[in-house]
Amino acid sequence: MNEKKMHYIFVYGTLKKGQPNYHIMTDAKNGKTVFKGTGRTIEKYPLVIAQKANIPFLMNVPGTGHHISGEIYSVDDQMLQFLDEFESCPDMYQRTIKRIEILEWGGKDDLPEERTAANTIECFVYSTTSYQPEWLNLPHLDCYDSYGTHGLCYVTHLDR
Ligand code: PCA
Repeated sequence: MNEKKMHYIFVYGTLKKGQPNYHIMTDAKNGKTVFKGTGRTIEKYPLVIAQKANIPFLMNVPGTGHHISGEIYSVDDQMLQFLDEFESCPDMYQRTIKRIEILEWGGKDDLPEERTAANTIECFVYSTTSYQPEWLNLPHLDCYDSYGTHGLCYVTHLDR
């Protein structure tokens, strides 16, 4: 059979399980998604909640902020393209490759060939370089939750 090419993607924001845009990942109309495990960025980044709609942004400023926790998925070309459009990539976010430390992996039989001895894997991540400089002064999170004690619940596209 012709195996479809799959891509690893690390999500840290509204696309995670239990977050407002998770349904995008699981809607088969958008393409194929397989949950692989959990991880954390090797580098530190500032993760902030910004704009009127309380949008999480991982600012592409390595070395500042925290190691960011998130989930690793494997997605097909169709889902990747759908997510690019959904995340307004490349205008709002840019999709780049970042190295992720694997914390938990779905099945032991299924460990990825791409994994290194140090238990890291390269994944696509939506981060941004087109941020406002004052965002750097916002609180830096390490694990995003739209429903967290910060009270800055994400405003979905429909409600903007
Ligand atoms: N969606 C993407 C980037 C930020 C967001 O809300 C994600 O969850 O990784």
